Amino acid sequence: CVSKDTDVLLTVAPYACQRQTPLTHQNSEIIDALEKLGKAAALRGSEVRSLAFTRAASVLKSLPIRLQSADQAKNLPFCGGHCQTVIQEILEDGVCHEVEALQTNEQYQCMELLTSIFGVGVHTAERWYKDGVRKLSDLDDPNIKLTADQRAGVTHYTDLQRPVTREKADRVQHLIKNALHRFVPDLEVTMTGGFRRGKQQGHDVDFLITHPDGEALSGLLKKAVDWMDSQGLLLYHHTRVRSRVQAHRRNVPMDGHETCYAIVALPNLDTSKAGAGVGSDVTFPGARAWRAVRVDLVVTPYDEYAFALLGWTGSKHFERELRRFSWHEKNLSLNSHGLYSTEKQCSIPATSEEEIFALLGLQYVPPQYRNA
Ligand code: 8DG
Ligand code: MN
Ligand code: MN
Repeated sequence: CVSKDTDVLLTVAPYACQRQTPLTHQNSEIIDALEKLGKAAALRGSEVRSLAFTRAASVLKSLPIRLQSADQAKNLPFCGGHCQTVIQEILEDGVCHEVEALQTNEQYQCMELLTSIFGVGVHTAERWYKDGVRKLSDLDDPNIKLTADQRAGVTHYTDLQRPVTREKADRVQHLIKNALHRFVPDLEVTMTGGFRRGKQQGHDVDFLITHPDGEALSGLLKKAVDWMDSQGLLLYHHTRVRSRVQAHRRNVPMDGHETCYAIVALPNLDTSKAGAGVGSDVTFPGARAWRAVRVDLVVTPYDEYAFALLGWTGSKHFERELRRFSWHEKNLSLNSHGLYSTEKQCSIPATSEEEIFALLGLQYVPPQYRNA
């Protein structure tokens, strides 16, 4: 029997940007199942179904209590219908049959493998699957054309699959700052993405780069990347130049910031011998002195910095919800460049994340509560 008190607790605001979503939560088994089903739907090309599962999972992430029954969740946003069956099965049997079935679904397993390669999206994976690709070594077939991103993704697959720890992210930060500060000593470099939200590990390390003087930013990324390359610190890089996009068209998740998608060779700390320091090349034969780590570097003009910081801190679902809220509830278009009023046809400036939340009429959500 559910007490009235519990009923009161179980209200969750409909948009993820209206609520606090911590890193750890109370209903992990259910959330994992919903997220797997969401991923499976996305891999089948059903974006709408995928989003429905993602939204339900996200709602449960901000729930402060452990669910006792599916019924308890039925009035929560996005938690009715199909989601009820998933919750009920997990609570009663400990497993969800639909999720179990994915384990033996060849197409799902293969699509998951292929899309986990850097540079490979659902469409490419689907095409390869239709062409008979089932495992990584099948990509050695000369008839299959890989982009430079994908080639690097396959080459460094094993390293890139291993989570990047906080400690490694800090060392990557040191390396990146060292390269950038050679050219502009007072450059502002901020770690964004999952690590800014308090995650202890991630699939890459994201950085945002800015300076009040726009001239200081001009040509900087290329210089720093070339220098790192000359030092043997880069295994791969692909720089997208800044484009003045129609930044305020709706439903355009990509922005036009100058961005470098890189794979860094992070030197190993030699722990095999007591006393051996960084850079010691006394290692046993065959051992590699580095590990591949994916890094995103984004350069933003100073007046867009707050928007870029908000946009690159994530989570992806939190960002999607912020944009949906802005558009549907405030008639404003938000992206990583700015906030735009289509009605008044003007940009609304802001110099901090707090200010952007305030402009949207939202309570400020600190990064560690944006894990939607
Ligand atoms: P992880 O790496 O720890 O696994 O998670 P994450 O840090 O949250 O994910 P991410 O894939 O590195 O993305 C970080 C944020 O950056 C996320 O909110 C989405 C955002 N982002 C991209 N690509 C682009 C882009 O091209 N433009 C903009 N504005 N944002 C982007 O990943
Ligand atoms: Mn990241
Ligand atoms: Mn990233």
